[in-house]
Amino acid sequence: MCEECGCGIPEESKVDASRHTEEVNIYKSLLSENEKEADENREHFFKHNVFAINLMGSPGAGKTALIEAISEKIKDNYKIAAIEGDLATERDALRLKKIGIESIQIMTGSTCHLDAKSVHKALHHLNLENIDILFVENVGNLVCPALYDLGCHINGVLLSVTEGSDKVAKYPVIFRKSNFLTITKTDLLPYVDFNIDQPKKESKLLKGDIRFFKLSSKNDEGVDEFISYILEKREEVFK
Ligand SMILES: Nc1nc2c(ncn2[C@@H]2O[C@H](COP(=O)(O)OP(=O)(O)OP(=O)(O)O)[C@@H](O)[C@H]2O)c(=O)[nH]1
Ligand SMILES: [Mg+2]
Ligand SMILES: [Zn+2]
Ligand SMILES: [Zn+2]
Repeated sequence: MCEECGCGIPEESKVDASRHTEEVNIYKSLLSENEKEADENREHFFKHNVFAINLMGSPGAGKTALIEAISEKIKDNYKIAAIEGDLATERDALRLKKIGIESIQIMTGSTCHLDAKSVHKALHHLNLENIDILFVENVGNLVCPALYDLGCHINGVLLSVTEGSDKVAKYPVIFRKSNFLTITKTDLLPYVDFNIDQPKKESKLLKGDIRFFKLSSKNDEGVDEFISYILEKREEVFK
């Protein structure tokens, strides 16, 4: 995992108080540097009327599949683009290009999250004038992406039914930072033990106003409702 985000602070420095303090200070200054870059991104989005959504969630939660499903439904009416974050490969960006969605891949190497600077760089490779809705698919991870503001208008987590219904209380930080929690792969509910009320209840306890959705990108259940939410939020921002 990365040292940048703090998850790499070695055990011995937690014992050596002075070294730990130094590492925490470096970490704090990285976050404040990130905040400045996030502001730059906000300016770009505002200037070009781009509505940006930060999609977070574990590897395989269904982030790219949901972008594909949404794009197929609304790409004739809205100009959609995506910034894709992964450690390696351009697979996700290629998946989206295949269905005609402008997309750019950020390969983070060994870093387990996107930060505002890498997103900013990617923004300069996109034709922002030609984008209504921008998906920023974060690196698959339920921990570190929560710590980095990317400047997006809304942030949300996808949690697939195969991951287990106990995850919200176990990984609270990311849910506290999110505007929405979307349960994915509901077509698989008959085959797994997943109590859908549990993440709903636990996420509301962490963040009273979090919006809760359930959907399947495979059989289309709930996708329209989620799209309506995105479009509503976009209207609120650019009214
Ligand atoms: N049954 C079912 N499978 C799904 C659904 N959504 C995604 N999948 C499958 O789950 C796997 C992972 O989906 P992705 O969309 O690649 O997941 P991701 O979150 O983008 O994964 P990373 O980019 O690696 O973090 C793929 O095999 C998808 O076909 C769904 O709604 N139902
Ligand atoms: Mg993906
Ligand atoms: Zn990390
Ligand atoms: Zn710029």
